[in-house]
Amino acid sequence: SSPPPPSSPPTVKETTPTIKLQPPSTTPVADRNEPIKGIRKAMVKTMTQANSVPHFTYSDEYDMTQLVKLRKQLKKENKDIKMSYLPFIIKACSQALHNYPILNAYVDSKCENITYKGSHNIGIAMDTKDGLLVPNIKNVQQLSINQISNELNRLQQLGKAGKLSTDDLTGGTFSLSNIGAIGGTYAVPVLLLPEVAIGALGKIVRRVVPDEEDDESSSSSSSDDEYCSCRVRSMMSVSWSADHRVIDGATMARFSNALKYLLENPLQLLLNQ
Ligand code: CAO
Repeated sequence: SSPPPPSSPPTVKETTPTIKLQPPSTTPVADRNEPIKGIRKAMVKTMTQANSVPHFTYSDEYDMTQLVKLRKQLKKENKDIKMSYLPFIIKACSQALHNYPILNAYVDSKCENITYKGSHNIGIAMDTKDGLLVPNIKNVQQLSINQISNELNRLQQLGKAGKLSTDDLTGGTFSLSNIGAIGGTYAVPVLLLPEVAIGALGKIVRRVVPDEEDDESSSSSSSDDEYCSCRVRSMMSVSWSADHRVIDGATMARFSNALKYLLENPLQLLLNQ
């Protein structure tokens, strides 16, 4: 028999922030030249090099409902804690990388050697005062989720103040870009050479998702319409770009499946740390 309907529809939190825009102006504006220098100039070089590497992008959706609940509970019990989703995701990446070490590797510029990196130094793309920077959290494999959160907050504060150090900005072995913190569903991330893989996280959104195992008796047999039971779940799209000279799609997909499993079963993630 089908489950009883909920007494009231699930409430959907309004997440669209108010956006302050400059008022439109009809005053003519002259063209303005600006030299490309500093961080932007460095970005020209790194992104141009990265684009010369044959790469592919693989996307999937993860059900973050359990993790959203867990974080909500943690924040309720520890009012002062600043813990976003990223520390969980970073830890889960490290646990998954243990199983797929080729994704935590460097390839030399001539593509003759792969160096499997011993430490999981996970870089986080940050929208800082100076533009896009990717500081990394060193030795994530040795850190607890709480320690990762503290380190992420430290890097975020330094980024805001334009004070990230060379040590913070070098030595990354694998990267993530949480574009979902700003908005958007999908983004194709660009490799940060000599790393071989990078992931872009979309915004976690509440969506109606059909139940996996549907009750066949509830489907209509007399028309093409299908009726099924559905739930509201918190979904996040994740897109991975990888260096296709050394990484194949199957490896990336298996890694993504491992990460999806850990994030969809956060107790397993906590148990392994
Ligand atoms: N989906 C939904 N909510 C998200 C989210 C996501 N993917 N990511 C973050 N949030 C939430 C956080 O949980 C937090 O909510 P609370 O206030 O309720 O705790 C809020 O959004 C703000 O998060 P944050 O930005 O302070 O923290 P973070 O650890 O998730 O991200 C940082 C830190 C530095 C990665 C992020 O601020 C940032 O700069 N992102 C932009 C990255 C970027 O520019 N990428 C593009 C690179 S290519 O040009």
